[in-house]
Amino acid sequence: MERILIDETPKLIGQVVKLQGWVNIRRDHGKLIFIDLRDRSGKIQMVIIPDKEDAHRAAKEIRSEYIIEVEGLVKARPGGAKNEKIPTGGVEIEVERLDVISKPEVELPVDISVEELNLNLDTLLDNRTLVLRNEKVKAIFKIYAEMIGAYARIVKQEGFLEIKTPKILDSATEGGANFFKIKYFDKDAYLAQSPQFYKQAGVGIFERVFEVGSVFRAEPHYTTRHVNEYIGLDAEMGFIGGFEDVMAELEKVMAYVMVEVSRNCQNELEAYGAQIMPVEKIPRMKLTEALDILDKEYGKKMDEVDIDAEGERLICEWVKKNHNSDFVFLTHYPTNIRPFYSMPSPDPQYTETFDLLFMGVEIASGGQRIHNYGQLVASMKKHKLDPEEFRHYLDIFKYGIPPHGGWGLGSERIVQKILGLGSIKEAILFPRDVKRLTP
Ligand code: AMO
Repeated sequence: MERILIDETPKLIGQVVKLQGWVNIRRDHGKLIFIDLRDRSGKIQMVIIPDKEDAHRAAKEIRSEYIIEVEGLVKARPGGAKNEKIPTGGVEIEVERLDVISKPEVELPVDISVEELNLNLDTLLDNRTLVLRNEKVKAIFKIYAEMIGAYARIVKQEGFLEIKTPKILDSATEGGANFFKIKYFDKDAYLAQSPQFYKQAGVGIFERVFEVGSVFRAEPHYTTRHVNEYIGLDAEMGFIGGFEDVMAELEKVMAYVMVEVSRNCQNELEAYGAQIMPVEKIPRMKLTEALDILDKEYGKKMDEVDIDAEGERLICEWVKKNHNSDFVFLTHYPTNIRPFYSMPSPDPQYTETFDLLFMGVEIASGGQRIHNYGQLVASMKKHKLDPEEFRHYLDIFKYGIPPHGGWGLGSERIVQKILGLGSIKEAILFPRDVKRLTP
């Protein structure tokens, strides 16, 4: 008999089927044994009656996370016994044969059969391979997969070509100190802090490019929104009239992504009580205006023209109240806190750049880039960088490139915020932070 998936059972009432999967939990009611079985398609209740002696004997040994194969009759559950919460809640399997395929070798350190795990972050992460089997935890990654899938669909529709760029580099792309230096044979190398240089090279070739790829940041911070390896959703586009074009494109992308996630992940969102608001026009304000609002409305003063995590949270709160938007673009960041490749504004103290904030946290940075060779070399020198070290990057501009710009989106922060997760690490299968290189 061919294996079928659990989600096919409702249309097979009256037939004997073969299922394979994981035991979520076993419950005994007198002589009846109930087992909740799950596979990649869903979950179903099975009942083992004493008359099926072999199956009943085997079922008595079953524990959570045993991997089993069963043959049994699909039966409709009587009205009162239906489980409305799951699509297969109207049927159950009366088991005729049960075999163990594989089983845990040890006592399970956490009970993952429960709906709410209520574990602290370290326990969630230390026992990752097991914890990830929990239904509610798995929902995070279904949403994550939908989100990056939707991202790729919309940017492709918009004419961006997907590229993959090297992650071992001979120089640090984003400047600052948060890069990992590694040994590369007899040289030093750096793990990519972003695909910045290569996506700009991509514009010179394909005009519009995007990448979904690993980004490495040696952030010493131990926060709820930083990790040391994350997946960046980058894009870069040529022939722009200004950085407003980049924001308009990103707005279109976020609107599509949010619609797709809310349409295709209803059950998963519901498990977290999360609701996605449709994205319309995303409000835009200069960083200096935002700082003004923080000062006047919240009594929060910043020492310099910059915004911190608390400021981002408060400005999002203000935008939600005054513009009913979960998103806001902050624009015109000062030159001294933006990378050397950022296009200066007509007032050269500022840059043609933006951050996109979502539900209290920065999820993207972007802007227009300097595309003139001489101007770029001058900017490097101003940022105390040696143009000689960037000669291959500079080739892009030596050979000519159109005005261009783009963005880098942090994928995990989007899911963290949609679901209201306490830490970004919950939105990563196997996160890396200052203290965590395993599992
Ligand atoms: P930036 O450095 O702001 O910009 O990074 C872009 C986005 O990446 C996410 N992010 C992080 N997520 C988790 N952990 C971290 N340590 C972390 N650091 C950054 C954030 C952030 O908004 N090259 C530019 C982008 C561009 O201009 O195209 C860049 O990398 O969501």
